[in-house]
Amino acid sequence: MSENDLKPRIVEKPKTERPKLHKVILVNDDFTPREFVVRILKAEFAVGEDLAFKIMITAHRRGTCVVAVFTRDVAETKATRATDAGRRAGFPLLFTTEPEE
Ligand code: TYC
Repeated sequence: MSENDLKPRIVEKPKTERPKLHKVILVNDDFTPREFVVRILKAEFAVGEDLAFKIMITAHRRGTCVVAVFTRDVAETKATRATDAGRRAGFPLLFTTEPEE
């Protein structure tokens, strides 16, 4: 058999489970200034001004807004960092996480 024989062969494909994604959710409150929420979204989630404003105003009007989805560790780390940044500035700003269906 030559080296460039093109006979099809059975190749086993390893079935790796995709890790479940987790949502980071921004929760509204009555105290954190809108501009501060926008600043934290830009700094912690690398979104631009327009998207940060849309996320903030959606949470403000509806109570919550999904910011983004990540693997569980990344989602939890980002939610904690963003919540802590609000806490350090004296605001009750809250980011939570939740597994995607
Ligand atoms: N509701 C706040 C205000 O009127 C602004 C705000 C928006 C706070 C979204 C938190 O997740 C939030 N100053």
